[in-house]
Amino acid sequence: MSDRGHPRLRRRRLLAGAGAAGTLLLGGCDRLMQDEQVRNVLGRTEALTRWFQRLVGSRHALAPTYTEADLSPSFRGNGTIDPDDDDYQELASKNFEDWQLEVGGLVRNPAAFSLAELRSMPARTQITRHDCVEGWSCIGKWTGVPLGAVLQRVGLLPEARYIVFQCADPMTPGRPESKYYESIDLDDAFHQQTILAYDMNGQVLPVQHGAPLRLRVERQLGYKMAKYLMRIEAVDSLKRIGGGKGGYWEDLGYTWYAGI
Ligand SMILES: Nc1nc2c(c(=O)[nH]1)N[C@H]1C(S)=C(S)[C@@H](COP(=O)(O)O)O[C@H]1N2
Ligand SMILES: [Mo]
Repeated sequence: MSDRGHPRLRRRRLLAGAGAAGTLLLGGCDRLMQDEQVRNVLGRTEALTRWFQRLVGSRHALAPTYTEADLSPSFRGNGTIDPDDDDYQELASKNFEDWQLEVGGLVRNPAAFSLAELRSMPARTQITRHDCVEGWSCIGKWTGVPLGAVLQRVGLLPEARYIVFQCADPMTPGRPESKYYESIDLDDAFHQQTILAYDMNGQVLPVQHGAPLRLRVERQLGYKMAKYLMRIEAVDSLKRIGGGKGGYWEDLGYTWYAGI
């Protein structure tokens, strides 16, 4: 894309690379984030990236899309690949027939959507590249309902500023409070390519990749794309959720806005 060569974005990418290298050494990233100077630079650079994308209007620009011929022969599964949670396993054993996506928080009409309801809404399909902060990429085809359409159904209240995604998978076995979560702002929530995907490569989304429903937010890194969605919430601030930084990995030091 045209902003790939912009020096500020290049700088951000370098820093993102440094963060990724840190995570390869277990705990290295945590140690890096304890350094106040590093934290401040990352914070400022993140704000600059968002500001710059807004300025040139590229928050609405589309991520590159690909053709069927470009699909990765095998798409890697990463992070949780089978949630260690009894309720989830029960839902999975019945093909997610009893699963519902709760949508609440700062909305006019809180609601719960079954898979059948989500599948009956207008769908979008896109072939995109998934970039993980660990340094690998895969191209996949995703079909789902635009998040914006779901949010329009429940009606956001004017105070809503972020959308939070609550997932089924605990990141520490036996600790429900460690369940994965993520968040995005309203620009990304209403971006054309932001979808809640229930199909992958023309088949029902496999458990490994987040069944029955996972977020695709194509302008950001892989860790933003929450799998195993259970609940979506509109909020005015991220401070009171989880560790307060807007996501499981963000609470451990990753940047919240992971634009690519
Ligand atoms: N619920 C949940 N979502 C998640 C993760 C996870 O561990 N749990 N891992 C994230 C990371 S780091 C990546 S790269 C992608 C991996 O998606 P995939 O398994 O479809 O490749 O999911 C993201 N979403
Ligand atoms: Mo990732």
